[in-house]
Amino acid sequence: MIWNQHIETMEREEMRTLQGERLQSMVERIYHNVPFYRKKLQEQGIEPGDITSIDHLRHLPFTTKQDLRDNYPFSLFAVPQEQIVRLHASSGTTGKPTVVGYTHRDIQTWSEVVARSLTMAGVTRNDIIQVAYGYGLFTGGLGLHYGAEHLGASVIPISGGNTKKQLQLMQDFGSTVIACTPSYAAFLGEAIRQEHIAPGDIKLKAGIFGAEPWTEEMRQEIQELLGITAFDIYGLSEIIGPGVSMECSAQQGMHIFEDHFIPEIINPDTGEVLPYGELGELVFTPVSKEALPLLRYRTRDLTRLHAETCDCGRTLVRMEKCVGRSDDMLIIRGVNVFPSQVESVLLEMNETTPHYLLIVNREHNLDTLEIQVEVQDQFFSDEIAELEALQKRILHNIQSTLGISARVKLVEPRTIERSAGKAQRVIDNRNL
Ligand code: DLL
Repeated sequence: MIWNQHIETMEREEMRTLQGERLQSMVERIYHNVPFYRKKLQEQGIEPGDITSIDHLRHLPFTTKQDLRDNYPFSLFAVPQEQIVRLHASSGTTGKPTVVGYTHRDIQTWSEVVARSLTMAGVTRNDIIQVAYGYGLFTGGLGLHYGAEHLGASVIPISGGNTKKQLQLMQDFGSTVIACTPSYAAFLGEAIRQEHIAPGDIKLKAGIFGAEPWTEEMRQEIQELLGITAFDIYGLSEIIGPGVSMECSAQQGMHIFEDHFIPEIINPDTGEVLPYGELGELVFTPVSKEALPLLRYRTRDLTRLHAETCDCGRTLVRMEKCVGRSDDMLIIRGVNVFPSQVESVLLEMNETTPHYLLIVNREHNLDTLEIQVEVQDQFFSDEIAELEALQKRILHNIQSTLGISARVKLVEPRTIERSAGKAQRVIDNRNL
């Protein structure tokens, strides 16, 4: 099933024409309504009339998270406040939150892309969807909520946390779809086992997981734990929230809804646009957003784009699972390490749980990495020798994959803190 056949299977040339028209109208709007952009465009000698095709996109200036901070809270909005019907915000690690606004039409666009996303995962109006993303300033809960209602599914707006209640309603209401972060999904799966709930009492068939990076190995783990098909959904508040892109049943990357969000991959150091297939920083231009249209927003997420038609029949460009964010990348003794690489190594071994923590320190001017990971119940024995052997195997695999040594600390099941939202995987004590 395809929610919007016309858009999702559109020929490339027709899509490019549509994107060009929308870009042109967007530049016109921001030039006249957002002083920040008028100034930026004027500095580069660009007039709205100069933009006549999508090929001109690469000549336009970038927007960064810092620009949003500098214009806190509303100065990048392109419409008067009376047209804003919703505000969301994401809290950064430092300073003020990033604030985003929506007009009535923006909410409709958002509902449309989330309905397309859910349809990709096989969700229909006959499904009961348990939305366990946080409701509130975070875009996950309300984003999935409106999209699922637009689709016509029955929504359980339970929000994140309160695991006992999640399991109770899941059984009593017969939820067929769960939407939450992959780390919380792993936790729910674990809780189902612990409570000895019979598989027949759970009707789940699909999971809509995103908001944080997760690996193929994590997908296998969650699918087994919950007995479902796990789908990846991507998005960020600045562009709209969840529903910027979504995986279909072919599970070969996430289709970007590029009639609304035009993607580019750039070299993060030079800003140069890279061809399809190359790894770089993902950049989006949300061309149809009314309240907060951003020019070439730098996401910091690292991935690749592919333009071939998918087995599902959709022509929309696909992005690979994110490797991570450039600001999540750890540089340990000069070696680049992404938490997702550690996750792959650990889960491939099948002896640990999907709960781990990376702790980075600097001792005598030397970086150290400690990997804390929970051992599965059945492997956790008091036999020191066995645990030591497991520790050695993990260390060996980490060394051969990442090229650096680490301290591996095996911890008891259920001792690493669980999160109902985005998991905190790294503690970097180096104050770099
Ligand atoms: O996390 C929106 C969202 C909610 C997406 C629910 C999916 C599901 P922010 O809080 O603004 O918005 O965080 C955006 O999260 O730049 C990525 O680094 C990361 N992220 C989001 N989805 C994925 C994903 C929401 N599927 C930031 N895989 C983004 C990897 C993801 N990273």
